[in-house]
Amino acid sequence: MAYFNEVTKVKYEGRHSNNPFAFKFYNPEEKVGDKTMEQLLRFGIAYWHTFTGDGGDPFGAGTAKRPWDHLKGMDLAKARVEAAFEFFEKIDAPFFCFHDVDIAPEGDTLRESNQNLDEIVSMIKDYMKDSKTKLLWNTANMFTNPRWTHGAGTSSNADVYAYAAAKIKKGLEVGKELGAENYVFWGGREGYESLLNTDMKLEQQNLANLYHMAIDYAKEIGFDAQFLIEPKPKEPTTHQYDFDVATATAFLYQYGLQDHFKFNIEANHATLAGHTFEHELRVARESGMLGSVDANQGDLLLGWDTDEFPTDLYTTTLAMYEILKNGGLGRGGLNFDAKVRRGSFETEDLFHAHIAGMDAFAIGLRVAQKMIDDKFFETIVDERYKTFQSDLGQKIINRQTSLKELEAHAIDLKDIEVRSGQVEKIKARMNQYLLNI
Ligand code: XLS
Ligand code: NI
Ligand code: NI
Repeated sequence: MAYFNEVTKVKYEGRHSNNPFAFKFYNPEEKVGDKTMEQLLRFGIAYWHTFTGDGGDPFGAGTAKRPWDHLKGMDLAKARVEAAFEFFEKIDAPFFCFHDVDIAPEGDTLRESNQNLDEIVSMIKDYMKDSKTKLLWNTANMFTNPRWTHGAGTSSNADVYAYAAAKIKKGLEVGKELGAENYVFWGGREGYESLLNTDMKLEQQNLANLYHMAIDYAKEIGFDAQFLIEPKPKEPTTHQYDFDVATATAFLYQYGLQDHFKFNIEANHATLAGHTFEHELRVARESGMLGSVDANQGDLLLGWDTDEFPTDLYTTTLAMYEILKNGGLGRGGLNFDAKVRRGSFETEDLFHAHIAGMDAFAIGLRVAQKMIDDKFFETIVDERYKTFQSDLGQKIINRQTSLKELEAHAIDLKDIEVRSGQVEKIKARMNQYLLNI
């Protein structure tokens, strides 16, 4: 059965195409630098938003009209797998991602949930044999069910902690079975609602111990995926321990986990933390921990994780700049952790949304590569810091000076030339780059 009859395969038709079901900028085979767009962008489809989500929000019921709406339980789960692989093929997706509960319904016990999961995983495995779409990452949902009210790996209840451990164990086995490139840890409930009843030290230690057990188990079963932490400052929890990249880096170092994890950076989580997306990417890149990306965008007029499809070209360009400077994303990718708006409830909107996001990142990639070829930012930065090329500057950089020596240099200085940062000129040039691709 076909679920998306209105669309045949989405192809690249170039920037002047008026076909809404064609890529205007994403041309998978086209080389940018020495790799193809497909190799550099590594797009992933988020199962939860595209096949499981119903368009509901905290104030209103679901609106999405889907061809599988009449089904329930395992029949629904199976229909979604069929629909997913049809969608992957039509949108030409190299990857997908899921949480355990997205693909199979939970039973009354974990044993039952795992049986459901096994059945769907083996169906997915069969579909993957005839599909080019691979698993970018999987994860365990440890935030929806009421048992996670006080956290999972940071729960105040040891039984809940054990349940979380068992879900991760199963997640690692599923990841291995399906050949996942990465495994993600996003701690939506790993934090606190109030400090008044919280043992923060114990919770963080327990979380670190859980991560250590996960590393050990992955090794034991020979699952060599890259482990990723996905920082988010809040929502649903008031304060989440993996607040942002800098905070999570300190946590990883404190508990000896730094060599085993990289980051999965989500644009909307960055803005919730009061950062730009490119800030989070830069911080991760500079510590060698940029692993993967949840590609979406927030609405700055709303204070929550709206998970919009990314269409802002400034942001996709600066993100691709960081990714290219990182030498690509390695085993990571650009996963569209994004959902169509509640008012975009037709199935065809799923295509429009992904096409918009894929084209926005393809534009960002082309522009960023051109700016790197021209050494655009590099020249600006070299020029701005050039006083550090002097003997004095080199001594400062190499820690070969002292306050006394610097005082001797500064004490009689009169005419220090402090130059303009010219940020408006830079933005105007960036606009030219964007319009000239
Ligand atoms: C929620 C998160 C979640 C993770 C995976 O805000 O982005 O979707 O990506 O658990
Ligand atoms: Ni995410
Ligand atoms: Ni999110």
